[in-house]
Amino acid sequence: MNNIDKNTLLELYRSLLLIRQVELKIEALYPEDEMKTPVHLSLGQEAVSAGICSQLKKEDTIYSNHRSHGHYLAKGGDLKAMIAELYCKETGCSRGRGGSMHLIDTSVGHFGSSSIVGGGIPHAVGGAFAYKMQKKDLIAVAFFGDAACEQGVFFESMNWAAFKKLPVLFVCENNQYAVCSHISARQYSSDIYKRSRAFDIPSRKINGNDVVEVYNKTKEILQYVRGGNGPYFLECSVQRWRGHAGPGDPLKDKYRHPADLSREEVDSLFNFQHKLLAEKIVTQAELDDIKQKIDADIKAAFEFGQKEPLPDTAELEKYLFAE
Ligand SMILES: Cc1ncc(C[n+]2csc(CCOP(=O)(O)OP(=O)(O)O)c2C)c(N)n1
Ligand SMILES: [Mg+2]
Repeated sequence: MNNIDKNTLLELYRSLLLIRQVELKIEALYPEDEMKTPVHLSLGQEAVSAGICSQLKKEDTIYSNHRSHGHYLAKGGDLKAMIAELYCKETGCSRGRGGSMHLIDTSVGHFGSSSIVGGGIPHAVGGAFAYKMQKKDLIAVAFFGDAACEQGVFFESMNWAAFKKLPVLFVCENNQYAVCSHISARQYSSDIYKRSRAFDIPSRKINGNDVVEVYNKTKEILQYVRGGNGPYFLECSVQRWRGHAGPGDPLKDKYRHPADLSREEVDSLFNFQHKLLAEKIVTQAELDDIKQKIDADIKAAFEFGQKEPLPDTAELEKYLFAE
């Protein structure tokens, strides 16, 4: 942690806390049934979004999946537009048509979330292909889960990225679950990172619960990708604290694997905060200030999202494509 300057550490803290607080608020208000969208909470997985996106340029692009809130917020996506989207409002980031699984904010390089498992992976490769052809000094980052690595498009995308030596970072958030199905019941090996080596794409597995580890390891990896060396595959071990979708986890006792870690062992925010204070890098008052500001922003975003207008029903068919 000593190698990271204080401002950056505070930015990481702010990013982790923003994702955590926003999702806790979504979870608290979801039972009111005003957000007419499924929600997939990334509670417990925040360190991956925060640690990686904090090192991307605004123009670098990311491509996300159904568990998308953390990626969107960490890349700098507009909070009000995200909450309005969850309330399906016209001023939402996808004009109320997409909901939580289809967030987008191209102004900050968030090029969209896809509800199709694995769907964002070829998008990222396409983005990276464009950057290479246009000789732009940019990279593309794909965020996806362990189940996405069971899709054929995962291998097709790695093949093309390796073949064309594209500036793309593949980030697999391995939370070990596809809905309720544990990875040990689905895959030959839970070391997903080894698969990219069939394409000579370098890879590693890191502790995705530790924001400092994510930050430090990603720093080296980004130098490699930005240096024109081709793609890299990063597997982050994380724990999904809630059920697959919606608030809480009603089925938890029915499917949880005995090897799952407890929340205390893997709470990126709590552990990071503890270290910042114990090493006297920040004071409690500084952290309290950050939290106050974040809570005020979240309150304003929910007020905005709730009061904005729904899309005009006259436009119901406007964005549909049909023969
Ligand atoms: C192509 C496709 N197949 C199946 C689904 C249904 N589905 C939605 S999420 C999901 C599991 C995704 O697991 P993972 O990729 O590991 O992400 P996580 O939910 O764990 O973050 C499945 C099977 C889908 N949306 N798309
Ligand atoms: Mg998963």
